[in-house]
Amino acid sequence: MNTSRFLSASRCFAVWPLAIAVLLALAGQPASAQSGAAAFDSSRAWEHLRQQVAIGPRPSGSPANVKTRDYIKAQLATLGIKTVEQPFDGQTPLGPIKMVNLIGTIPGKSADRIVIGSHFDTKLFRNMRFVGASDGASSTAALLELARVIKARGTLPFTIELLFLDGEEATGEWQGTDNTYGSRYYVDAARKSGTLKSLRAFILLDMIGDRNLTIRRESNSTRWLTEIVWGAAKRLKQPAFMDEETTVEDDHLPFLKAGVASLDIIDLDYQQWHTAQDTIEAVAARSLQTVGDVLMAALPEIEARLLKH
Ligand code: 1BN
Ligand code: ZN
Repeated sequence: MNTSRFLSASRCFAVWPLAIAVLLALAGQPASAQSGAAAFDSSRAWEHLRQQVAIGPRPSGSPANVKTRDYIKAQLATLGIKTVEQPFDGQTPLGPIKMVNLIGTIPGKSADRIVIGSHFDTKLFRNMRFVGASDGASSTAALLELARVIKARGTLPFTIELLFLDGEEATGEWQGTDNTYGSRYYVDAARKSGTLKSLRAFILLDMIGDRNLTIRRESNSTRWLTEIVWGAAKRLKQPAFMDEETTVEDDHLPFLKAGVASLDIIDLDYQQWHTAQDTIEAVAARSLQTVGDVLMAALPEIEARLLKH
Protein backbone atom coordinates (compact mmCIF):
# COMPACT_ATOMS: atom_id res chain seq x y z
CA MET A 1 0.00 0.00 0.00
CA ASN A 2 1.47 3.43 -0.92
CA THR A 3 1.56 6.15 1.74
CA SER A 4 -1.36 8.25 0.47
CA ARG A 5 -3.70 5.20 0.21
CA PHE A 6 -2.64 4.16 3.69
CA LEU A 7 -3.44 7.65 5.02
CA SER A 8 -6.90 7.84 3.40
CA ALA A 9 -7.76 4.33 4.66
CA SER A 10 -6.67 5.21 8.18
CA ARG A 11 -8.64 8.49 8.07
CA CYS A 12 -11.62 6.45 6.97
CA PHE A 13 -11.24 4.21 10.02
CA ALA A 14 -10.73 7.28 12.20
CA VAL A 15 -14.23 8.62 11.43
CA TRP A 16 -15.99 5.45 12.58
CA PRO A 17 -15.78 6.07 16.34
CA LEU A 18 -17.14 9.58 15.74
CA ALA A 19 -19.98 8.32 13.54
CA ILE A 20 -20.91 5.67 16.10
CA ALA A 21 -20.82 8.24 18.91
CA VAL A 22 -23.16 10.55 16.92
CA LEU A 23 -25.56 7.69 16.17
CA LEU A 24 -25.64 6.68 19.84
CA ALA A 25 -26.25 10.28 20.89
CA LEU A 26 -29.18 10.59 18.45
CA ALA A 27 -30.85 7.33 19.50
CA GLY A 28 -33.74 8.22 21.79
CA GLN A 29 -33.64 11.87 20.71
CA PRO A 30 -36.72 13.63 19.31
CA ALA A 31 -37.10 13.32 15.51
CA SER A 32 -36.31 17.03 15.15
CA ALA A 33 -32.79 16.45 16.52
CA GLN A 34 -32.25 13.89 13.76
CA SER A 35 -33.85 15.72 10.83
CA GLY A 36 -33.07 19.36 11.59
CA ALA A 37 -36.81 20.20 11.69
CA ALA A 38 -38.14 22.73 14.22
CA ALA A 39 -38.33 21.22 17.69
CA PHE A 40 -41.00 21.67 20.34
CA ASP A 41 -39.68 24.41 22.63
CA SER A 42 -41.01 24.12 26.17
CA SER A 43 -39.83 27.62 27.09
CA ARG A 44 -42.26 29.00 24.48
CA ALA A 45 -45.01 26.67 25.75
CA TRP A 46 -44.23 27.73 29.33
CA GLU A 47 -44.78 31.38 28.41
CA HIS A 48 -48.22 30.49 26.96
CA LEU A 49 -49.03 28.68 30.21
CA ARG A 50 -47.85 31.61 32.33
CA GLN A 51 -49.92 34.10 30.31
CA GLN A 52 -53.10 32.05 30.82
CA VAL A 53 -52.54 31.61 34.55
CA ALA A 54 -51.90 35.37 34.84
CA ILE A 55 -55.39 36.00 33.39
CA GLY A 56 -56.81 34.20 36.44
CA PRO A 57 -59.86 31.89 36.60
CA ARG A 58 -61.22 31.46 33.05
CA PRO A 59 -64.67 29.82 33.29
CA SER A 60 -66.94 29.74 30.22
CA GLY A 61 -68.90 32.97 29.72
CA SER A 62 -66.50 35.09 31.80
CA PRO A 63 -64.52 38.12 30.51
CA ALA A 64 -61.34 36.17 31.42
CA ASN A 65 -62.45 33.34 29.13
CA VAL A 66 -62.84 35.88 26.28
CA LYS A 67 -59.37 37.28 27.11
CA THR A 68 -57.89 33.77 26.88
CA ARG A 69 -59.55 33.24 23.51
CA ASP A 70 -58.17 36.57 22.28
CA TYR A 71 -54.70 35.51 23.44
CA ILE A 72 -54.94 32.21 21.53
CA LYS A 73 -56.23 34.00 18.40
CA ALA A 74 -53.41 36.54 18.55
CA GLN A 75 -50.77 33.82 18.96
CA LEU A 76 -52.13 31.83 16.00
CA ALA A 77 -52.25 35.01 13.89
CA THR A 78 -48.56 35.61 14.69
CA LEU A 79 -47.86 32.14 13.29
CA GLY A 80 -49.85 32.93 10.14
CA ILE A 81 -52.53 30.40 11.08
CA LYS A 82 -56.13 31.29 10.18
CA THR A 83 -58.73 30.84 12.93
CA VAL A 84 -62.46 30.49 12.85
CA GLU A 85 -64.69 31.06 15.87
CA GLN A 86 -67.53 28.66 16.55
CA PRO A 87 -69.99 30.40 18.90
CA PHE A 88 -72.87 28.58 20.62
CA ASP A 89 -75.00 28.71 23.76
CA GLY A 90 -74.16 25.99 26.27
CA GLN A 91 -77.43 24.93 27.91
CA THR A 92 -76.11 24.47 31.45
CA PRO A 93 -77.85 23.89 34.80
CA LEU A 94 -77.01 27.58 35.48
CA GLY A 95 -78.89 28.62 32.31
CA PRO A 96 -77.52 29.34 28.83
CA ILE A 97 -73.85 30.39 28.75
CA LYS A 98 -72.19 31.93 25.68
CA MET A 99 -69.34 29.68 24.64
CA VAL A 100 -66.95 29.80 21.67
CA ASN A 101 -64.66 27.11 20.23
CA LEU A 102 -61.62 28.32 18.30
CA ILE A 103 -60.46 26.40 15.23
CA GLY A 104 -57.01 27.00 13.75
CA THR A 105 -56.20 25.31 10.46
CA ILE A 106 -52.86 24.36 8.89
CA PRO A 107 -53.77 23.18 5.37
CA GLY A 108 -52.24 19.94 4.09
CA LYS A 109 -52.16 18.16 0.69
CA SER A 110 -55.42 16.48 1.64
CA ALA A 111 -58.49 18.24 3.07
CA ASP A 112 -58.88 15.15 5.28
CA ARG A 113 -57.87 16.30 8.73
CA ILE A 114 -56.26 15.31 11.98
CA VAL A 115 -57.61 17.35 14.87
CA ILE A 116 -55.54 18.06 17.99
CA GLY A 117 -57.58 19.51 20.83
CA SER A 118 -57.42 21.09 24.27
CA HIS A 119 -59.98 22.82 26.47
CA PHE A 120 -59.15 26.40 27.43
CA ASP A 121 -61.94 26.99 29.96
CA THR A 122 -61.32 26.44 33.66
CA LYS A 123 -63.81 24.94 36.07
CA LEU A 124 -66.01 27.44 37.88
CA PHE A 125 -65.51 27.48 41.64
CA ARG A 126 -67.24 30.14 43.72
CA ASN A 127 -65.41 29.25 46.94
CA MET A 128 -61.79 29.39 45.72
CA ARG A 129 -59.49 30.97 43.16
CA PHE A 130 -58.97 28.18 40.62
CA VAL A 131 -56.47 29.06 37.86
CA GLY A 132 -56.04 25.62 36.25
CA ALA A 133 -52.29 25.65 35.56
CA SER A 134 -52.49 22.02 34.54
CA ASP A 135 -56.27 21.74 34.05
CA GLY A 136 -56.79 24.09 31.13
CA ALA A 137 -53.55 26.06 30.70
CA SER A 138 -51.00 23.25 30.20
CA SER A 139 -52.64 21.54 27.22
CA THR A 140 -53.63 24.87 25.64
CA ALA A 141 -50.04 26.08 25.97
CA ALA A 142 -48.67 22.87 24.43
CA LEU A 143 -51.20 23.09 21.58
CA LEU A 144 -50.06 26.63 20.73
CA GLU A 145 -46.42 25.50 20.60
CA LEU A 146 -47.40 22.41 18.58
CA ALA A 147 -49.08 24.79 16.10
CA ARG A 148 -45.74 26.55 15.56
CA VAL A 149 -43.75 23.32 15.18
CA ILE A 150 -46.27 21.60 12.90
CA LYS A 151 -46.49 24.68 10.66
CA ALA A 152 -42.68 24.63 10.34
CA ARG A 153 -42.81 21.05 8.96
CA GLY A 154 -43.75 22.47 5.55
CA THR A 155 -45.95 20.38 3.28
CA LEU A 156 -48.23 18.14 5.32
CA PRO A 157 -50.04 15.04 3.99
CA PHE A 158 -53.18 15.89 5.97
CA THR A 159 -54.70 19.16 7.12
CA ILE A 160 -54.01 19.70 10.81
CA GLU A 161 -56.68 21.41 12.85
CA LEU A 162 -55.90 22.95 16.24
CA LEU A 163 -59.12 22.84 18.22
CA PHE A 164 -59.39 25.03 21.32
CA LEU A 165 -62.51 23.85 23.10
CA ASP A 166 -64.70 25.87 25.42
CA GLY A 167 -67.07 24.38 28.01
CA GLU A 168 -65.28 21.14 28.80
CA GLU A 169 -65.85 21.60 32.51
CA ALA A 170 -69.14 20.90 34.30
CA THR A 171 -70.79 23.90 35.97
CA GLY A 172 -71.44 21.59 38.93
CA GLU A 173 -70.87 17.84 39.24
CA TRP A 174 -69.58 16.07 36.11
CA GLN A 175 -72.78 14.24 35.16
CA GLY A 176 -75.29 13.89 32.31
CA THR A 177 -74.84 16.67 29.76
CA ASP A 178 -73.19 19.13 32.18
CA ASN A 179 -69.74 18.81 30.57
CA THR A 180 -67.99 18.65 27.15
CA TYR A 181 -70.23 21.39 25.69
CA GLY A 182 -67.64 22.50 23.13
CA SER A 183 -66.68 19.07 21.82
CA ARG A 184 -70.30 17.98 21.53
CA TYR A 185 -71.14 21.16 19.62
CA TYR A 186 -68.11 20.77 17.31
CA VAL A 187 -69.00 17.16 16.41
CA ASP A 188 -72.69 18.01 15.82
CA ALA A 189 -71.68 20.95 13.59
CA ALA A 190 -69.24 18.76 11.62
CA ARG A 191 -71.98 16.16 11.13
CA LYS A 192 -74.45 18.81 9.93
CA SER A 193 -71.97 20.44 7.55
CA GLY A 194 -70.85 17.07 6.11
CA THR A 195 -67.22 17.49 7.28
CA LEU A 196 -67.29 14.64 9.81
CA LYS A 197 -66.29 12.14 7.08
CA SER A 198 -63.03 13.98 6.48
CA LEU A 199 -62.15 13.98 10.20
CA ARG A 200 -59.69 11.08 10.32
CA ALA A 201 -58.35 11.24 13.89
CA PHE A 202 -58.70 13.27 17.08
CA ILE A 203 -55.98 13.65 19.70
CA LEU A 204 -56.93 15.32 22.96
CA LEU A 205 -54.43 16.84 25.38
CA ASP A 206 -55.61 17.48 28.93
CA MET A 207 -53.79 18.07 32.22
CA ILE A 208 -50.26 17.47 30.96
CA GLY A 209 -48.47 19.95 33.22
CA ASP A 210 -47.96 17.93 36.43
CA ARG A 211 -44.33 18.21 37.65
CA ASN A 212 -44.58 14.52 38.33
CA LEU A 213 -46.05 13.54 34.96
CA THR A 214 -47.70 10.10 34.75
CA ILE A 215 -49.89 9.36 31.74
CA ARG A 216 -51.79 6.10 31.58
CA ARG A 217 -53.34 4.50 28.50
CA GLU A 218 -56.95 5.66 28.37
CA SER A 219 -59.24 2.69 27.85
CA ASN A 220 -62.00 4.44 25.84
CA SER A 221 -59.39 5.63 23.33
CA THR A 222 -58.76 4.00 19.93
CA ARG A 223 -56.19 1.19 20.26
CA TRP A 224 -54.04 1.93 17.18
CA LEU A 225 -53.63 5.59 18.14
CA THR A 226 -52.63 4.61 21.69
CA GLU A 227 -50.12 2.06 20.34
CA ILE A 228 -48.46 4.60 18.03
CA VAL A 229 -48.16 7.27 20.74
CA TRP A 230 -46.94 4.87 23.44
CA GLY A 231 -44.52 3.32 20.93
CA ALA A 232 -43.06 6.78 20.22
CA ALA A 233 -42.74 7.41 23.98
CA LYS A 234 -40.87 4.14 24.38
CA ARG A 235 -38.44 5.03 21.56
CA LEU A 236 -37.82 8.43 23.17
CA LYS A 237 -37.37 6.74 26.56
CA GLN A 238 -40.17 8.70 28.19
CA PRO A 239 -41.40 6.62 31.14
CA ALA A 240 -44.09 9.22 31.97
CA PHE A 241 -46.15 7.33 29.36
CA MET A 242 -46.86 4.35 31.58
CA ASP A 243 -47.94 0.85 30.67
CA GLU A 244 -50.97 1.05 32.94
CA GLU A 245 -54.57 1.75 32.03
CA THR A 246 -57.20 4.16 33.28
CA THR A 247 -60.66 5.26 32.09
CA VAL A 248 -61.60 8.91 31.68
CA GLU A 249 -64.67 10.71 30.37
CA ASP A 250 -63.47 13.75 28.49
CA ASP A 251 -63.76 15.74 25.24
CA HIS A 252 -62.74 12.69 23.18
CA LEU A 253 -66.02 10.86 23.89
CA PRO A 254 -68.23 12.83 21.44
CA PHE A 255 -65.65 12.10 18.70
CA LEU A 256 -65.52 8.38 19.59
CA LYS A 257 -69.34 8.21 19.60
CA ALA A 258 -69.29 9.74 16.10
CA GLY A 259 -66.93 6.97 14.94
CA VAL A 260 -63.74 9.07 14.83
CA ALA A 261 -60.49 7.37 15.96
CA SER A 262 -59.61 9.29 19.13
CA LEU A 263 -57.05 9.39 21.93
CA ASP A 264 -57.01 11.21 25.29
CA ILE A 265 -53.52 12.04 26.58
CA ILE A 266 -54.28 12.95 30.21
CA ASP A 267 -52.59 12.79 33.61
CA LEU A 268 -55.39 12.50 36.12
CA ASP A 269 -53.02 11.32 38.85
CA TYR A 270 -52.61 14.95 39.93
CA GLN A 271 -53.00 15.75 43.62
CA GLN A 272 -53.89 19.38 42.85
CA TRP A 273 -56.76 18.45 40.50
CA HIS A 274 -59.72 20.87 40.95
CA THR A 275 -58.05 22.53 43.94
CA ALA A 276 -56.67 26.03 44.58
CA GLN A 277 -53.22 24.41 44.40
CA ASP A 278 -53.42 23.78 40.62
CA THR A 279 -51.00 26.67 40.20
CA ILE A 280 -47.73 27.39 38.42
CA GLU A 281 -45.79 25.77 41.32
CA ALA A 282 -47.43 22.41 40.64
CA VAL A 283 -46.48 22.26 36.94
CA ALA A 284 -43.23 22.06 34.97
CA ALA A 285 -42.02 23.01 31.50
CA ARG A 286 -40.32 19.59 31.29
CA SER A 287 -43.74 17.86 31.31
CA LEU A 288 -44.90 19.97 28.35
CA GLN A 289 -41.64 19.09 26.56
CA THR A 290 -42.23 15.38 27.11
CA VAL A 291 -45.71 15.46 25.60
CA GLY A 292 -44.63 17.78 22.77
CA ASP A 293 -41.70 15.53 21.80
CA VAL A 294 -43.77 12.35 21.95
CA LEU A 295 -46.59 13.82 19.87
CA MET A 296 -44.21 15.19 17.23
CA ALA A 297 -42.53 11.77 16.98
CA ALA A 298 -45.91 10.02 16.71
CA LEU A 299 -47.50 12.37 14.15
CA PRO A 300 -45.68 11.06 11.03
CA GLU A 301 -46.65 7.51 12.03
CA ILE A 302 -50.27 8.50 12.51
CA GLU A 303 -50.19 10.14 9.07
CA ALA A 304 -48.59 7.04 7.51
CA ARG A 305 -51.25 4.80 9.03
CA LEU A 306 -54.05 7.07 7.74
CA LEU A 307 -52.50 7.14 4.24
CA LYS A 308 -52.60 3.30 4.18
CA HIS A 309 -56.18 2.90 5.46
C1 1BN B 1 -60.50 16.60 32.99
C2 1BN B 1 -60.14 17.78 33.52
N1 1BN B 1 -61.77 16.40 33.32
C3 1BN B 1 -62.19 17.43 34.05
N2 1BN B 1 -61.20 18.28 34.19
C4 1BN B 1 -62.55 15.27 32.93
C5 1BN B 1 -62.87 14.35 34.06
C6 1BN B 1 -64.17 14.23 34.51
C7 1BN B 1 -61.90 13.60 34.65
C8 1BN B 1 -64.48 13.38 35.58
C9 1BN B 1 -62.19 12.73 35.70
C10 1BN B 1 -63.48 12.64 36.18
ZN1 ZN C 1 -61.13 19.97 35.23
